[in-house]
Amino acid sequence: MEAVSNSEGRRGRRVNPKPPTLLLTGLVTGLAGCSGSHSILDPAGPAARDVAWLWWGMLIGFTLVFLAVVALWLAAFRRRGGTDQTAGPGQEYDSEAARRLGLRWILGGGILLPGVSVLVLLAFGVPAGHRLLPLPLPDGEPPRVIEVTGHQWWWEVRYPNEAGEVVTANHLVMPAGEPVDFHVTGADVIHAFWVPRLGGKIDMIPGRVNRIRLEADAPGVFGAQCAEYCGVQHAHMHLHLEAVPPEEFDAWLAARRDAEPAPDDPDDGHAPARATFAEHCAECHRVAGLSDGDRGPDLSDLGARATLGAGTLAMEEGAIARWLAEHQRLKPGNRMPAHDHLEPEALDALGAWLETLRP
Ligand code: HEC
Ligand SMILES: [Cu+2]
Repeated sequence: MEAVSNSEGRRGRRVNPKPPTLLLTGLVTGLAGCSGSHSILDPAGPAARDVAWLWWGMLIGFTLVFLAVVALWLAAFRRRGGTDQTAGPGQEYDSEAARRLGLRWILGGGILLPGVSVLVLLAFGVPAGHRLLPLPLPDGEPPRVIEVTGHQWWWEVRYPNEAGEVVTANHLVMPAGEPVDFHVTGADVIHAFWVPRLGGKIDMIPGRVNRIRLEADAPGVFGAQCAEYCGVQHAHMHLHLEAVPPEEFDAWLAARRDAEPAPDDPDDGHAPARATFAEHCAECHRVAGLSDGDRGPDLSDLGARATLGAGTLAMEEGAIARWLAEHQRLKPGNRMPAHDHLEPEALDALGAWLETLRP
């Protein structure tokens, strides 16, 4: 019957979703959180595993508490109708026994049960939190450090190193199978660094450096997302995080550290694009060897990114030119001014040149 009336209703103008539809939608949406690149229930590292266990423990524990409360509530209803009611509102208790029973419920349900629940939670929660702390490791070797700064609405990623710092944006590569310390801060407002499958999250606060230790069990691509509302484009603040074998990580880092500055060859066909860049873009963007702007993402290795605009566009042929022409429509309000005054050909040429920037 329900299904029939539903399909009848769908033909009308306005349909209020029926409770089963709502329930199903809620269930499906909820289940969608159980796997995928942003699921805390699909842990891929030791810290995240602790968090997932804690989550399941809390779900089971509190489901039991909920069922117990409902059972007591139903029992209370049944008693009210019965004859063994001992005291109504404003009445004295009939007997000493009933008074003692009441006291036992208050002590047990009001003090003992919550006390034990909180102790159990602490027993699991404190070690889980401890694992995220950047404490000295038993073997003494300090973990690698990656610095991440949240901007409205993009991520700056730095790899400090004696041999020279490497800077990139919106794309984080880390070694798998070993702990990594993330030192995070905010450039403008408070953001939060969250890699659901690895653990976390932690606030990125301007003027302060917070530290969190994360580890990926195995190579893979993990989604990271700003987890503190930071303005209109907060939802388009995605970080592509890739864990690779340590040797591959070292090679990745070395390729960027030792990369030749962007060629400035007048005959390579990109000279007009470089001139446009120097005039319209260099004040905000760095391209190693050409410019030092720091109000927007470093573009020195732009061609090697997986996405553009912090996850707004997938990187594919022509994507950079599309970003340059449409970014204020794709990511309205973002901090890069529209360049509608430039000819489409100039933007295409810029895109074609920027695509060649890869270590
Ligand atoms: C006033 C500073 C400013 C100017 C000028 C500017 N940009 Fe940007 N640009 C930004 C900011 C800020 C972002 C980050 C936007 C976001 O994702 O929220 C950005 C993002 C980008 C991105 C995407 C990078 C990534 O990793 O996703 C590209 C490509 C880019 N700019 C190229 C250019 C080019 C080419 C020009 C010149 C035509 C230019 N920008 C001019 C500030 C600027
Ligand atoms: Cu945010």
